[in-house]
Amino acid sequence: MKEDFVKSKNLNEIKLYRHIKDSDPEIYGYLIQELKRLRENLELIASENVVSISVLEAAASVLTNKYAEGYPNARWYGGCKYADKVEEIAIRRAKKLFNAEHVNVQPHSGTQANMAVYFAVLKPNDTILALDIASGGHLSHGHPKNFSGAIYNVIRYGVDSKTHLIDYDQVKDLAEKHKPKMIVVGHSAYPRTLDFKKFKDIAASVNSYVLADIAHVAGLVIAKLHPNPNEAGIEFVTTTTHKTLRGARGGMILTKNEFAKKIDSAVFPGIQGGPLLHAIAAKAVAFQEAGKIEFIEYQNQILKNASKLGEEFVKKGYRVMTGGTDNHLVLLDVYTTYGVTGRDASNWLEEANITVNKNLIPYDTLSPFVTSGIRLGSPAVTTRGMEEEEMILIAGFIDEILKNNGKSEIIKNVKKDVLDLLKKFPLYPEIKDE
Ligand code: DSN
Repeated sequence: MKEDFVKSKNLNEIKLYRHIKDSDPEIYGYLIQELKRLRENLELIASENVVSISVLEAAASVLTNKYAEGYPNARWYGGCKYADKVEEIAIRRAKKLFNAEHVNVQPHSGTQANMAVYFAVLKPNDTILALDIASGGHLSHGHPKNFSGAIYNVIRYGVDSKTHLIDYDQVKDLAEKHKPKMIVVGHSAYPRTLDFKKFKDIAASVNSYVLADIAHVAGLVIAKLHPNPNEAGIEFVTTTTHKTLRGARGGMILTKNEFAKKIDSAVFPGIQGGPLLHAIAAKAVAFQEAGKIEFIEYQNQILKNASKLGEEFVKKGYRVMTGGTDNHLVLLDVYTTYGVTGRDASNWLEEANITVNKNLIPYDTLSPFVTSGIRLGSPAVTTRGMEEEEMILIAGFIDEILKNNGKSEIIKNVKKDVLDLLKKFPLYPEIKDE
């Protein structure tokens, strides 16, 4: 490699300007394998999606070269005039989509967004009240192994032992008893609508802030298919940009003008250095897509598909947590239904090209590495164009494997059916896989 640089007279001859296919066949090979995996798998991970070619292009753009610590028109480095435009557009689009007063698009991820909110208004050992992970909460909501659990005093609320719904009376009792500085609402695996207004009222009665983490349901919020925490008067809203929102991987914070400065300073210089401008460009492109009528139709179909999946599993006798879903995800207790662990279920399904994740269920008796449940989500298959009739087929594929205890002959047959189904829903036909 060094020799190429030394010998080259013309910059275009050096390896720096060669396509990855020639310059790094090893990594290129895995990128192609990943493309094939996406094409040939039923993607049912509730937090994943498939972005448009435009989002991919922005994410792979020359903006990856740019350092731009600071904010538009107030940067530490020169050469930011186009970076400024891109970030301003991303902010403007996000404000409109979510009806937010102030937006910070720089967080590298959802966890970074949550970290910045905590850092903006909490001190170490302050008390936060958040949903327990087995009830559907997230690591960054105070899990003991996460920074949030190590730095803050975490009190956990859960779901009711019978209905598996959030017990708002318990939230209120715990808030009154512990007087948290912040109440966190949001989830990774809760299949029902969140009542932001109730959280806001409880918090107001004990003089606490609310952080609403809408990473999973952001697309539904835009489409007005889920309540908008900004409209419930909640102070801090965080989200990822790549789940139902179907954008580039990353995070974002929405807040009120009165907290704008605190939040911006908490993100930079508080917890991050230079923003990832290529990711911000890709977020902006996704926000433009999310402002279109087709996006609302897409979100509606996500709901119809998830609901159909839930119904099918109820019909087949599964223990479907909460009896179904209001959003894009379905949580199945496969252990009670068939004596199959979430881990085995997920491994067997993967062999048949069906991608899900093992998931704790409320009051799980198994460890987080094993679990009684699996989580299914409809965003990615809906992006591929699937509708209710395909959901019926998918529920059938999954059931066939689980009720037969992952028998290899059955897995082989289901895999064939999965591949046949996917042929009707081509993915990225414009990208070559050779
Ligand atoms: N990993 C995401 C999820 O699957 O819900 C949350 O960070």
